[in-house]
Amino acid sequence: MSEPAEQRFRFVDSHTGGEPTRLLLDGSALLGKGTMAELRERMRQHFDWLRSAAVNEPRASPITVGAMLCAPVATDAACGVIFFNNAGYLGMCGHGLIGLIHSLHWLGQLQPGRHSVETPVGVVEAELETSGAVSFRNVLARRAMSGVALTLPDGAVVHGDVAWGGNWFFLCEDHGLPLQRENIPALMQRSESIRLALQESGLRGDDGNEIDHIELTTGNRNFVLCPGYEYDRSPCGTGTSAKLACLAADGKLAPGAVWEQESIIGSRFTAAYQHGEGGVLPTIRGRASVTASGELVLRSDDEFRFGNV
Ligand code: PYC
Repeated sequence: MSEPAEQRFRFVDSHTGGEPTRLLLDGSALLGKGTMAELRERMRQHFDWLRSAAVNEPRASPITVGAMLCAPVATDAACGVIFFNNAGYLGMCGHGLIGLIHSLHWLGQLQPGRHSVETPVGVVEAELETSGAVSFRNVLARRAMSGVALTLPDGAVVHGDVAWGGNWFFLCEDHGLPLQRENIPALMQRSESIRLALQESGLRGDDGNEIDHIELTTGNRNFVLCPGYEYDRSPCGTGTSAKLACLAADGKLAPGAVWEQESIIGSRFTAAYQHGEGGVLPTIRGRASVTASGELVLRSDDEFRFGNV
């Protein structure tokens, strides 16, 4: 089929703790029907241009996380969603989930209360409070490996845990850098060298997938490097879930106790967990704000309509 001269896709932009989410209201019709895992695969194989167009330059900043709004499979679910970024597709995205619920409320499509959201990695139960805050009970989070030693390209050795929180994380405490904003360039480099060392070692999550998020931690503060070499401005909902799984496995946080997670720019989520089958069920709470809404316009005579990548 030939490309139309112009295509338009409505969107709502928000940020959660400083991390942007671009919610695409149109586009899922291209994907047809199916589970979110099936639709994500269809998007990856046949419509990856829309991912790139939505979150890359010149239309967006590559730190943007995209969220494709989809029809759910279950009739009692509020919606389905596929999260993606400048490099590819995510399993779940905590800041993005908070942005999604907030944006749907802003559009008048969701009212305060509980709402089930289908994602490629499972159903997430969100709650929109009358205060505007959003909490969600994430998919099961679990620690798969602990105390893994990694030799970095410069010869330094670091240790960390491998945990699932909706994406795979390597959580490292002995990274050797103060988690301060002015250190972001060094934190990016250290995290990237950990990611490369993980690749080199062949270590993967226990489902065979790449450990593609690196979480450097000190106490309640974190720095998270996402695939695509961009760092999370928010405290990272899936990273916080992975952290809770590790704290629970080490007996350092009791079920129901509140954990406050702070990002590298000082934004905060509160979190707690309950025990689940083989892991923990994290609940994460935060706030989002709408920043823009409009239409993406893709014109066939624009050589960079699919992103400058
Ligand atoms: O909040 O889970 C999250 C997230 C993942 C990547 C960026 N943010």
